[in-house]
Amino acid sequence: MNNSSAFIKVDRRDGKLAMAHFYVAFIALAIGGLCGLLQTLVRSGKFELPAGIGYYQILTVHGVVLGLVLTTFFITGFQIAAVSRTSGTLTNGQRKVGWAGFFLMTIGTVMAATMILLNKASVLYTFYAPLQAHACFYLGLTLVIVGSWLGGIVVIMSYVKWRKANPGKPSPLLTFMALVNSLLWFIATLGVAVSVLTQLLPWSLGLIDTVNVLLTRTLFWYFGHPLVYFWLLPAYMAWYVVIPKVIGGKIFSDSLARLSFILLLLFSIPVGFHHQLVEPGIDPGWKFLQVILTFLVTIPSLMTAFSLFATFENFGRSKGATGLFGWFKMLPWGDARFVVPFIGMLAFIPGGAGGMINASHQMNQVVHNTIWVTGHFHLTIATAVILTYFGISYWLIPHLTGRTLTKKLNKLAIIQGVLWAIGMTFMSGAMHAAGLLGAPRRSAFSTYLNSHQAMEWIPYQVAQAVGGTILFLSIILMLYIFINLAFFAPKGEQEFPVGEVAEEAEKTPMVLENWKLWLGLSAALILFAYTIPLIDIIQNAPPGSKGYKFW
Ligand code: HAS
Ligand code: CU
Repeated sequence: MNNSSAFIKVDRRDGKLAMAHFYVAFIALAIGGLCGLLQTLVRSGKFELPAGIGYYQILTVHGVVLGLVLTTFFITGFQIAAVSRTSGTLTNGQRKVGWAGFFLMTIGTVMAATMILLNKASVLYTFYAPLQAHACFYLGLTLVIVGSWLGGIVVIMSYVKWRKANPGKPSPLLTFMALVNSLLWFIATLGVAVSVLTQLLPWSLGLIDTVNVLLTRTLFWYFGHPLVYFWLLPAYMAWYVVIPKVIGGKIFSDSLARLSFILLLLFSIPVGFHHQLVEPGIDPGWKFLQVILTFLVTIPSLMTAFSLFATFENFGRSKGATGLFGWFKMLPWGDARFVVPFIGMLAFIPGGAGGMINASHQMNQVVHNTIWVTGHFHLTIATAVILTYFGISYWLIPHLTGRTLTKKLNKLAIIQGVLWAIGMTFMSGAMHAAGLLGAPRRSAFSTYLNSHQAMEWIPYQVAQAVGGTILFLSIILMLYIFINLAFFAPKGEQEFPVGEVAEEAEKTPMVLENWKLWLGLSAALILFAYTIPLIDIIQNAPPGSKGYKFW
């Protein structure tokens, strides 16, 4: 690793840029969290929204603000801080690009949020046609994406500069990982950009009369699956690189970590059909191919689990632990920087298993469009990933603001994580169970109130509301800690932990930095998985639904 000493500080100016992103992210948490609470209350049947606010309106706020805004801002801020820490302070030019990206993303967010609040864009975070939003919503999202590209460019520039200054050496691991995630993001967002710019936006502006619905959905999911990996990879960055240092251990293997990131880059894009398995108009053979590719993309996650267990076990044994699980007791159970992300890791075991069930071809018919899927992604993004982001915040925010995580705040942070675990066990558990009984997702209570089946679901919906309330308390605690770490905690030095690789680990092979090879392979896989089905979708579109005349 490049920098291993504890007190290498992120430059103040880079810190300010990263913090700007975090302020927006945590405002998003407050708004989105409140909407989530309201949803669970509405679905319990015991509460109605006041002032004519629609269920789908708050559902859209919840999904867009948490799934798209909080994540993109947090990730961009974190990756900027990570490259600044491991590849050196940004140049003035890079920092300017970063700020330009931040402002574009913020303007875009305000545009999209305004339209949702005015009830002119209640199209949920997937904005499926034929639901149509005001053009300002699509323009806003476009700005968010273009802004995030600038954030990605900062990472690329920083990587290129480091490689030039250090010829023949592998780049710092965190920078390498941030680079992979940025490349993944560039490739993925092309799909949604094409859909918005050639179909949804011209349609919303009245320039074209119709859209090819299946094409827009397919382009969305070409983007949508790598989107979930764009969320996950920063959590993996923390699990591979930060957690070993926090517990006082070593990174199990630098090469394994890099290889798993490369595999994620290759396999997370050509798999979008696993969200469209029940959709007519896509040939089953191509769906099956993408099912196989989906199972390939679980391999790097299984490698990650293996590597984490190895890190924990090696550390425990170095402290004298014996027996199969003796190492477990040695882990630092009083340190929020470890405990909170660890709860996330635990949640990812059932979360990942649920993902494999979803992906299992015809088994998808049992769960698709039921609230089981909502349960799945509240374990993955809304626990594994978000608790890791919170765990990162507990050291990164004070590091950037020159403050410290006090004993008291550390304790509150652990309570925050535990509350989340309890709340999510109720909420996500009940969602999985109700989903198996056929309870639909994304449905206002009034739409199924009179169905006799709804009676079976109601106890689970009440359990969801109980869980949702506990989760909301946890969010309030998180916001309290965030505000303290940003403005009030005592001044001091808080470490940005960057782990070192274990001595026994093999030397990192340079082929892992051969971008021509990896990007070429990625393009080949995408073309293989998507070319023929896309031609089919465009050529065989029903008359009158071809959208833009180019298609
Ligand atoms: Fe998913 C739907 C399949 C992972 C998010 N997913 C969604 C949606 C979201 C989402 C948001 O195939 C809904 C989209 C919508 O609105 O319609 N998902 C998968 C598969 C994986 C997977 C195969 N999903 C994720 C991640 C997400 C996420 C990650 C967010 C961050 N998902 C699907 C499918 C659907 C779907 C279908 C469509 C369903 C439908 O019908 O609509 C895999 O990548 C999962 C691999 C993960 C593992 C787990 C590894 C475990 C680790 C932890 C180790 C723990 C340790 C600590 C070491 C194999 C790394 C333990 C210590 C001890 C002491 C025990
Ligand atoms: Cu997916």
